[in-house]
Amino acid sequence: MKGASAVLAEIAAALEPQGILIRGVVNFGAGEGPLLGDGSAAKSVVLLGNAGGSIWPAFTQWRKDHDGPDPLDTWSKAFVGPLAERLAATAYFPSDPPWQPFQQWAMRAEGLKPSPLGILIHPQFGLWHGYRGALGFPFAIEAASRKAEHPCDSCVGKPCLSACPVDAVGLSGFDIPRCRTYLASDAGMATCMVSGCTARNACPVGARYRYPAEQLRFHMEALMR
Ligand code: B12
Ligand code: SF4
Ligand code: SF4
Repeated sequence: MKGASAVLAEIAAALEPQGILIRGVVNFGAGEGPLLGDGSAAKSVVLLGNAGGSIWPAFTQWRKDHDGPDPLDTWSKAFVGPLAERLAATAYFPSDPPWQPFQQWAMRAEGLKPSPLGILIHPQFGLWHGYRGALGFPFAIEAASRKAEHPCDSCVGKPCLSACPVDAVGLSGFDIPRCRTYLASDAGMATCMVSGCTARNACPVGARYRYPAEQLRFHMEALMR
C-alpha cells in the first residue's frame, strides 16, 4: 500500500491539469467519518476544489465535446471518479445525496469559518473558492493542523451585508425565493445574472481570485434552477 504522502502527491499530480486542488485533509475519530464503499467509516478525507477560476479553462475545454445536465458535476466525476478507483478510495461529490458535510470538513481541514453570506471565506481566496469532491480513505493522512485568520472579524463596514438589492442574504439567512424572484426580473437580469451575486462581489477579500465573467454567469444560472 502507498504511504499517505505518496497518495497526496498522486492526487495533486492527477488533478493539477484540471485546476482541481487539494483543499485540505480531515482525519476522523473511530466511526466518525463518512462511509466508505465497503461500509466501514473513513479514517480520512482529502478535500478537492477550486481556488478562484482554477478549474475554468479545463472545464471550458471539456465542455466543447460534452453535453448534458449538471456539466460541472459530470466533469468533476469524470476526473475524480477514475482517480478514486486507482487509489482504492471512495469518492464523494458535494451535490450528490446524501449531502456530505463539505463545509464542516473544510472548517476542520483549513480552519475556515462562514462569512455572513453562509459561504466559507478563505483568507487568501475570499469567497472565490468551492469544492468539487472528496476522497475517503481507510487510513489516517498526516496533515498540519491549520487555523486560518477569519477576515470578517476585521472587516470594516461589512459591505456584503448591505449590497443585495433586495436584502435576500445576510445574518438572518438566505431567502432563496426572494433572491430567485429578483434574478428573474429585468433588474436582476441586468445585474446579478450578468456580473454575479452583488453581495458576494462586494467583499474586498481575495478580489484577484474573483471568478471570470463566464464562470460567474454559469453559477448564477445554476442558482436559478
Ligand atoms: C443545498 C445547497 C445549496 C442550496 C441551499 C443552501 C441553504 N441555504 O441551505 C442553494 C441551491 C440555494 C445553494 C446556493 C448556493 N450555494 Co450551496 N450548497 C448546497 C449543498 C449541496 C448542501 C448544503 C447542506 O445542507 N449540506 C449538508 C450539511 C450536513 O453540511 P454541513 O457542511 O454540515 O452544513 C453546513 C451548511 O449547511 C452551512 N450553512 C448553513 N446555513 C447556510 C446558508 C447558506 C446560504 C450556505 C451557503 C451554507 C449554510 O453550515 C453548515 C455547517 O458548516 C452544499 C454542498 C454540500 N454537500 O455541503 C453546497 C454549498 C454549501 N454551496 C456552495 C455555494 C458556493 C453556493 C452558492 C454561492 C452557489 C451559486 N450558484 O452562486 C449559492 C448561494 C449561497 C449564498 N448565500 O450566496 C458551496 C460553498 C463553498 C464555500 N466556499 O463555502 C457548497 C459547499 C458547494 C460546493 N460545491 O462547494 N446551495
Ligand atoms: S465583506 Fe467583510 S464581512 Fe462580508 S464576507 Fe467579506 S470580509 Fe466578511
Ligand atoms: S444573487 Fe443578487 S439577489 Fe441573490 S442574494 Fe446575491 S445580490 Fe441578492
